[in-house]
Amino acid sequence: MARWIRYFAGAACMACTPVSPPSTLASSIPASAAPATANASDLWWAPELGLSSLPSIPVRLDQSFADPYDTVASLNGNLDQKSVSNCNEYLRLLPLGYQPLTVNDGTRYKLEGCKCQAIKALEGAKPAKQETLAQFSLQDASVLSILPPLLGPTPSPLETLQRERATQEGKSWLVADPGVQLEAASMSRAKVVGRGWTTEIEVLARADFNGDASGDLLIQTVSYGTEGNWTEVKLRVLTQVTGKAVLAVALDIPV
Ligand SMILES: [Ca+2]
Repeated sequence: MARWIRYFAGAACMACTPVSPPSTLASSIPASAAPATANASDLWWAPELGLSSLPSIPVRLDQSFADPYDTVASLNGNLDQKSVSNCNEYLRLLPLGYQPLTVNDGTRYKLEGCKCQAIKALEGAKPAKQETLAQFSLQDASVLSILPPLLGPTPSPLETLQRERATQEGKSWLVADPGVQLEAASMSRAKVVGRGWTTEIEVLARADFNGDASGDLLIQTVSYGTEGNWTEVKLRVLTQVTGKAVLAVALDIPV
């Protein structure tokens, strides 16, 4: 499964809607269907995050990964290697450019990082007080009409530009990619299958991540080609904008 490609970490999101403070987050595609955690319906997170409660976030961030990752970064022209064994280390070293030594660890590391970033984002999140998105469901047949095209794959600069432009123009994913098929596994997990590519979507958390009182979705996407050897992992905060049918990308979180 470990297809590898290239890193987009830290890439600027040209189509993002400016929002308040940064948040952060990731995960693979586990089995449990019903997102089972949380307090009120206006603050929720996926069981895959392995987070038992909000007060336990510091402990969770310090919890050891199943296997540590050997990473490397170029510092002042010298290669520096570090082992990353928990979310705190991941979050500290990511901005310094540390990435896995082996190509095969690339996607796995990003998915681990998505979880870390999601948990970190929940640390600063609040329950939504209005427009909670509590009813959002990937099982809704019309959900592709409210998701932005930027959630789809961007394996080339041209595709990145096209999706950013379509998102800025307020187009929905369905308009940008007519004919794509939605295969929902649950309210929070689905696949979108296009011509030559698949995007796996997972809602990792729902809360007010940017402090404007309205609900946001923290969404992980894993895209890959049906033939090409590429995979990309993205983590974003989507939010509602008054008067707009399509959710806006409020934040593109590096992983
Ligand atoms: Ca919000």
